[in-house]
This record gives sequence, structure tokens and C-alpha cells, in this order.
Amino acid sequence: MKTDVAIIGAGPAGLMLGHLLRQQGIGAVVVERQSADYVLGRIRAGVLEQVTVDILNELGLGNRMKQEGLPHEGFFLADGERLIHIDIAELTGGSKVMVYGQTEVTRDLMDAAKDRDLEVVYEAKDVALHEIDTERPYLTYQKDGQEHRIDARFIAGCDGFHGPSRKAIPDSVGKTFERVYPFGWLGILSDVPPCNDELIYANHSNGFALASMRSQTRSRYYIQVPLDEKIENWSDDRLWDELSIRLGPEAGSRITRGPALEKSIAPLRSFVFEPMRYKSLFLAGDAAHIVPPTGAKGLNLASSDVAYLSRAFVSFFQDSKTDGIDTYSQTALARVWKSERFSWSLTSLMHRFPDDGEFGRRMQVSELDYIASSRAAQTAIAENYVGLPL
Ligand code: FAS
Ligand code: PHB
Repeated sequence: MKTDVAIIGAGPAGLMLGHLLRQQGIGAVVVERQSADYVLGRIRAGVLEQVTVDILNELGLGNRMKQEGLPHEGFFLADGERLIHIDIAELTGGSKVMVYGQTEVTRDLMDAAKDRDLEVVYEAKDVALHEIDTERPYLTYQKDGQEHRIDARFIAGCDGFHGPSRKAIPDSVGKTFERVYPFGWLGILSDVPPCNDELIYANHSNGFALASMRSQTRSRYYIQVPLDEKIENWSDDRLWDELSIRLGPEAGSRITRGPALEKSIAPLRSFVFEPMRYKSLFLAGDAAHIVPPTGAKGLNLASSDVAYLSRAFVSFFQDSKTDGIDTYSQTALARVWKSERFSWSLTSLMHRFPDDGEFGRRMQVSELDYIASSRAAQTAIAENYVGLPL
């Protein structure tokens, strides 16, 4: 098979890129290791920045999001006693975020692939990259007992943190920056009404908690747990009890309990790989960077990457210009690092770190106290939370 851009990974990055290229008549094929159901079964992000909303609308795929998504104009920070409102709409001149699960974004992109003439090959095993340092790179993969080959002008590595693309770049070229946090997030999804109209990020002396949602009848909660925590140590009841404590008396008293539809522990790390381009290989999304989910940036960084990358590919294939592809890595990384900083900063403010002791706790409580009283501090948080401009 021959195409213009071979894309590895059918997560949000790969599917958005594929749609954006096909919309411009550029050849693209996506190869995905898992089944479509498996990809949809991963419960991940919940908050969309305007950049992600714009891509879905630009692709004509925003209708369900408009009907089912929840536009939010603010969120809360909590310190175990009080709720501090961050009025993002008022502080940023009207910007909002959209609460609409990554699963639904992926489903909308998957359902529209056929009509966009975007081929997505699921259950493609042993995907391998070849001759990425030439102008004739190709992929091979196994499916139905046969080896398949896709020749392309470019390869887009949208294969997440564990995929093969980043690893195909020579060690002499790549540089990684990483911070692994000494805790993870235990998440629960349950068909119960949210305890609050807007999200609450809480830093309680027991640890971090987040009250989020997927709809008015489906809630998503997280608590910080030690890195070595085992999911079997957490019955639903124990988790609901701890959430009631950490979210503070006001919100905690409004929690509706119910059985877990999904319960899992995710590790937290900050990670950036530079550069995001090597010759004919371009990285986008988690393949190039990971953020702790505290700032709700992971999915949205994948969106900004593919917004830049699709424009660069369109300029190359339609106008034979190379300035977009030549500056892609530098342009994307400029936004990545600002989101990395915000995600690290909010994670540092809102979580209990084992080595921080009482002084560290006082620093966090004092910073929350300052934020509660400072419009300037709240504005800085608000403009980063809604997403910095492309
Ligand atoms: P993805 O990881 O979504 O997609 C990569 C795709 O590549 C996958 O479908 C994978 O199967 C495929 N792939 C991998 N190796 C392959 C191979 N060898 N061959 C072919 N295909 C291959 N972000 C938030 O904003 N908020 C959150 O709450 C949040 N929670 C998260 C929880 C977890 C457990 C994880 C892992 C991430 C979470 N994230 C969250 C971040 C997440 O939403 C990512 O930022 C988002 O999925 C990035 O999308 P992609 O770059 O497309 O990567
Ligand atoms: C979620 O709803 O899954 C969610 C929301 C906001 C975050 C992280 C996760 O910062």
C-alpha cells in the first residue's frame, strides 16, 4: 500500500491527524495495535480545551459534543476546609472548557473515519518503522497471519508513551526530560450525579482528590495513592469514604455513592522527548510528552500537536513548502513546555509529597490562601487551565 502519511496509533492524536489530512485530500492510513473496543475502553481525559473543541468542530464532528458536553466556566480549588472558585470565564474574557470524555471524542472520530475515507487498521501487530532517515520511509505490520507494508512520504508517531516511534529515533539525536511523581491517581467512574456543578481539585492533609464528571448522571473521581498501592486494597465504600473526607465537608456531604463502572490506578509523570521530528518521522501526543493529569492537558496537547502538524503537512503536499515541517518540533515544544510547567506546578501545589513534611504543607496552604485573595494569581491559573493560544 502507498500513502502520503502513515500514522501509528488510533488514539486521539492519530485519529485527529488522520481526519485533518483526509479533509484536505491528503493520503493517510492509521495502524493501531489494539481493537477499536479496547481503545474505547480506556477511561482517560475528561476536560477539553478550546483547541480540541475547535478541531472537532472544524472536522464537522462537534454535534454530539455540543449536545452532550458540559461547557464549564470555572472550577474549584480546595484546601480541606474551604472551596476557592476560579472563575475562568470572568478572568479570561469569556474562555471556557468543555467537559466531554476522551472516550466520546475517540468514538466520534472512529465513527466518522469511513465517511472521511480514512482507513484505520486495527489489531495491527508488530508495527515496525523502516528507513525513517530517507524520503521513502515505510511501515510493516502483521495482521491475519500476513506481513503488510505501507510506503509513505512521512510517518506520524501517534503511538503513545509505550509505542515504537520515539524509540526509532537514534539515541544520539533524542533527549528526554522526566520527573516521576511519588504517587499515582486511583480513579473511579460511577453512574451517580456529580457532587458539584464544577470540578473540584482538593489538597487535603490526607492527600489530593478530584471531583470530575462525564455528564449530569455519571461522575469521575480520583484520589492520590502511594505508588505501590494495590487496587484490591480499595473497596468502593473505602474510596467513597476517603473522597468524602478529602473533598471537604461542603462537597463531601453532597457525594452520591454507587458501584464502580471502572476503577484503576495510573502513575503520574512529567516527560518530554526532544526533538519531535527526526527526518521523515514526526511525533505527536503522548509519544513525545506526558503530563500529570492535574492540569487536564494530556489530550489537549495531543490536539495542539496535530493542529500544528496537519498544517505543516498540508503546506508541504499542497504548496511544496517545507517551513511548516521544518519548524514543527520547535513550535509544538514551545506549547508543550508551557503545559508541562502548569501541570507540574498544579501537581506540586495540590498533592502531598512524602518528603515535604509540615513546612511543605504550610507552603501549600499558604499559596492556596494567597490564590484565594489574589485576582492576579487566579488569572494566571485560569489562562493556563483554559489553554494557551496556539
Ligand atoms: P494514546 O496513548 O491515547 O494513543 C496511542 C495509541 O497508539 C493507542 O491506541 C495505542 O494502542 C497505540 N499503540 C501503541 N503502541 C502501538 C504499536 N506498537 N503499534 C500500533 N499502535 C500502537 N489526560 C488528561 O487530560 N486527563 C486525564 O485524566 C488523563 N488520564 C489518563 C489516564 C491514563 C491511565 C493515561 C495512560 C493517560 C491519561 N491522560 C489524561 C492522558 C491521555 O488522555 C493522553 O494525553 C491521550 O490519550 C493522548 O493521546 P495520544 O497521544 O493519541 O496517545
Ligand atoms: C477527568 O474527568 O478524568 C479529569 C478532569 C480533569 C483533570 C483530570 C482528569 O485535570
